[in-house]
Amino acid sequence: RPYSNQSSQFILHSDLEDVEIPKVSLDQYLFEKTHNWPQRIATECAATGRKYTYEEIQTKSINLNRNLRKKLKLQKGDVVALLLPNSPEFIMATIGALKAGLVVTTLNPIYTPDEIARQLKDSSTKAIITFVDFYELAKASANLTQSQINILTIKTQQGQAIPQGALNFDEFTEPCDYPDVPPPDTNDIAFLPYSSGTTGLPKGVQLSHRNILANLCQFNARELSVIQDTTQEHQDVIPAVLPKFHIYGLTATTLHLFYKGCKTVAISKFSPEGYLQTLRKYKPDVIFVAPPLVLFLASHPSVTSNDLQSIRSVVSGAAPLGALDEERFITKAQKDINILQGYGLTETSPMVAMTRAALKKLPNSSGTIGRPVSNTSVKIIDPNDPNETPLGANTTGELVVKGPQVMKGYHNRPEETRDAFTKDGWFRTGDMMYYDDNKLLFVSDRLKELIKVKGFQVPPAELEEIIRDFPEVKDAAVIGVPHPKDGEVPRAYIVGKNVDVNKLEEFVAQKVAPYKRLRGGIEIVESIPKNATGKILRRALKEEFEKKMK
Ligand code: 4UV
Repeated sequence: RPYSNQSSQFILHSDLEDVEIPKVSLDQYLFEKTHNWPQRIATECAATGRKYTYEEIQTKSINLNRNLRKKLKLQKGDVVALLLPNSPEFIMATIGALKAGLVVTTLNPIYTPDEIARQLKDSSTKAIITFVDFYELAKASANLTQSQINILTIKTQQGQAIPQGALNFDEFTEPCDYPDVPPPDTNDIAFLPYSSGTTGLPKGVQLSHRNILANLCQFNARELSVIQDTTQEHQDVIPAVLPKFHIYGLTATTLHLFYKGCKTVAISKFSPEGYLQTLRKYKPDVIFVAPPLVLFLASHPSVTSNDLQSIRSVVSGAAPLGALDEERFITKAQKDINILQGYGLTETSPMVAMTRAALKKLPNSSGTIGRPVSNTSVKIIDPNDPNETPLGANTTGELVVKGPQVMKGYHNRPEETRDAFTKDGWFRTGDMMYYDDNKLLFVSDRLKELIKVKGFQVPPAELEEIIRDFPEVKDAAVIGVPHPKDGEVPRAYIVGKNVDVNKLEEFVAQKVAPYKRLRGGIEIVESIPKNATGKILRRALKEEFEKKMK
């Protein structure tokens, strides 16, 4: 549908030059430059010191690709699940699977067997790659799916035995005589991370090789690039604390930093002291964080200005970064550090918009997520306007996106895929935003039901489904309420006079990862507010909660 002149002027196109997206597969692209630094360490484990050079990653991933196809008979399009804490083997497993034409789905290793099994089943996973330490979890989860899933295990300590029934990952990275397959097509699916999108349960997000490659190229634009080129003399060192199973840690740290030739130090489990020790030992050049980590660095008494001296740039994303936290961080560092805020979603590989130093100099820019990245256009629409007419400056509405990083769709869910796009093909983010007179974007609110705890997705529908299974519960609704450290936490409203609230809390805790627990409380109510079609009016519950808190 053609735009009228009046409305097309309200489309925000990127103000950065377009970037060219090479027509190769992601695994080919990642090795485009690495021959320049084969002996440099690509990745190292902060806790155990396990490490691999760029050349080792290349050789072992080629071997893994052959072994996976030869020994497990995996074929193009089959799904491999990574159930891995941040670790140096993550990138090897990813590239090996991609080279074999497989699709990688990523799981949070603190998920419960129920949560893991749901994703394994939905994605029809054929093999899991995990740590020896997580074999029992992987097996229990695989058993719940009642299908045959091979489990490859990685040794994380010397002398560790491979559990009975598990396969030895090390053997899969040994040389293997087996014919190679042609590289994947750039439009083939590379990753299948899970996201609840605007509503409902987690869905597999189909990200093609090209989607991810586009985002890597967009991040490499001169104005946004935070990494110094790797040379004979220099290599940036970056701690990888953001989970690699989440799209932010996957694209922005794991893949981006591998392409750039950095040394990434994998932190498998965050602890304040451990993270601080890593900063002190490795003296990072850049850090990638979510807002709670900025808060930690700015306010924890053990962190000193000295600990932050090596840092040139900070990239923050996944949840709103408070202007005050940013200021506190700079005050603590006693140094002018370049802080960039990125905005994006799993469905957009993830980056849509980003700030940069020049934009932060504009008046009233505090808290902005910047402007669209290269090759990307956005507009703000009234979510209730059937014509989806773009709105002008300083008017809040839903942000919709067009660009090469936008997903193909949700796995096996044509209806939800259709709903995720406007009639003329723009991706609906479910985020309420506006842009100001300088064309800077600001996030105002979330239209979608998603809750974000420390930047992690918590889909209310998932918790509601579990709560409704509890004795005496007649109906339930879950919303996110503000939390000083973690952004938001889930709070439940239930109908059912005789419900034992403590037992319900315990029941939920057993079924979900710790960050999804009902830490915002449980309230018994007469009824759940719903509209005529039965949709829960979460906004009404939120407003009521805010009123009470005042
Ligand atoms: O699907 P997801 O879990 O994806 C993400 C992606 C995060 C990032 C981080 C750094 C980047 O440079 C980047 O491009 C992407 O978290 O959750 C998507 C939702 O998270 C909220 C928003 O509601 C999205 O729809 N969100 C993500 N980034 C921001 C944010 C932000 N900077 N400010 C406010 N909300």
